[in-house]
Amino acid sequence: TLIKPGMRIAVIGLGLSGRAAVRYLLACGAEVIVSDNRREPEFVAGEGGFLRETGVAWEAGGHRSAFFAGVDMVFVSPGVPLHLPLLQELRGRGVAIVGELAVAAPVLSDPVIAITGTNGKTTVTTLIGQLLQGAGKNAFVGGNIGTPLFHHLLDETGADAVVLEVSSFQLDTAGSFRPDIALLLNITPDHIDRHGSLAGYSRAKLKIFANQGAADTAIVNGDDPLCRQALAAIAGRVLLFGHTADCQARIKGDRILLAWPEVESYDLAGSRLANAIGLMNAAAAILAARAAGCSRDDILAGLLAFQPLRHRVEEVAQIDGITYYDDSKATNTGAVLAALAQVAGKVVLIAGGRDKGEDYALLQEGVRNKARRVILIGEAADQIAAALVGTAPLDRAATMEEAVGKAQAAARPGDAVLLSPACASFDMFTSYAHRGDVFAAAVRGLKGAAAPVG
Ligand code: UMA
Repeated sequence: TLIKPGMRIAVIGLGLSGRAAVRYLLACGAEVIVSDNRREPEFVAGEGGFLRETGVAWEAGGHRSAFFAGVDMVFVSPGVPLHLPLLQELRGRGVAIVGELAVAAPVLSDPVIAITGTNGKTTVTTLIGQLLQGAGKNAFVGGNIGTPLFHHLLDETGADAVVLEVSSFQLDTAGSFRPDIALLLNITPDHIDRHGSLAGYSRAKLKIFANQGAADTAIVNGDDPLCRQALAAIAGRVLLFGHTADCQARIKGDRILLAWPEVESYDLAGSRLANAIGLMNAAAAILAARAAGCSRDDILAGLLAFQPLRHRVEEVAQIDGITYYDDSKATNTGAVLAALAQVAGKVVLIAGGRDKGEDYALLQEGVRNKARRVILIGEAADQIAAALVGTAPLDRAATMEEAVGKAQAAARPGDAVLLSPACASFDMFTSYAHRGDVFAAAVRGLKGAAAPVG
């Protein structure tokens, strides 16, 4: 194990990951200190309150070099940028900088399925978890999806298999993390503000395969050229999903044809996965569940029962022949393009929010082909407008309610109104979920509301 009793370890960031790290590191006998750049009353009055009982020393409102004197190791939360001058200084002093996956790697004894990619991670993670559970396995489902892996290490779940959504941030500090089954769903630009470039982001994603050996399995999107570039560097068995002839899970209409480990067919017609994105997600999940030893019948039953997750092209209402979709989870251009391709009819698109370094020009073709109008909100509105000039009529709104009202006025029967922002939510909302809820409430408040769904 990386963590030895008596080690002095600084935890940076006291969010979900940091709080779980403090508990785990204390349980390992480490001496823990905590540093968070939030103002003190915010983090120690609320969720950080347990620090008072643990006797853990902490600093708030920034990360000061002196506070880190004598530390043997630094645990960084995923949201902490690794290029902070403090971290560079500590690295220079030989202090190890680790994240959750690096700490967990040496002590993870249960089989691990790890899922990364720009979009679809949470859906595929949930889906694989359900398939394993449906096949009678006791799977811990966590990671970037919301429950830190430390909860499993603290043995709070009793699970004997681990299904983990892993983000590029987590992979950047993953140490010797080696999943038995690793999935790479797709790579399109995201988090460029943090990784510097698409190449840097792509490098982080590929770390999911870095420590795999010949006995491990890599499940990769065969349709995605950037994912295919990774294949040469993969040491384990490679299984592809997609539409090309060399895919072990190949999509044909609403069916998925499996060529490994046996020849099998999964007919998903009529299920909630019978759409362009759903079938790709299902194909990836079938390979993972099959590699983990689930039977075809259990897998098919699980796929047919699957219900889509909230805020992912989620149908909110149909009003006067117009369908309203909440795709608030779409915080990058790739997700927006996927949503545009998925919904039927012309689209009035509501987009914008806090910029993460996206190249909005990537939306041009999708918007030109599908959008009747684009209504822009939030801080990035000007930047997106500049990138979309000449593709579709552009409009602005100051609030979500105003955006929804303008969208209704612009849409015609048979159209879709789609909230799919391509941006983070934090300029106007507390989270993407909050943004989606405000959108749905505004839709339900529209005059003429005839047949709300759900
Ligand atoms: N903080 C600092 N210094 C910094 C930056 C942040 O002290 O320089 C502090 C903040 O004040 C705050 C804490 O760190 O108190 C927040 O830490 P965090 O941003 O790492 O967030 P956590 O609450 O630990 O949640 C993280 C993931 N967040 C991020 O990666 C940004 C969650 O993914 C994940 O569910 C959780 O760990 C459990 O594993 C969220 C996410 O947005 C959903 N992920 C990104 C995505 O999906 O695109 C990667």
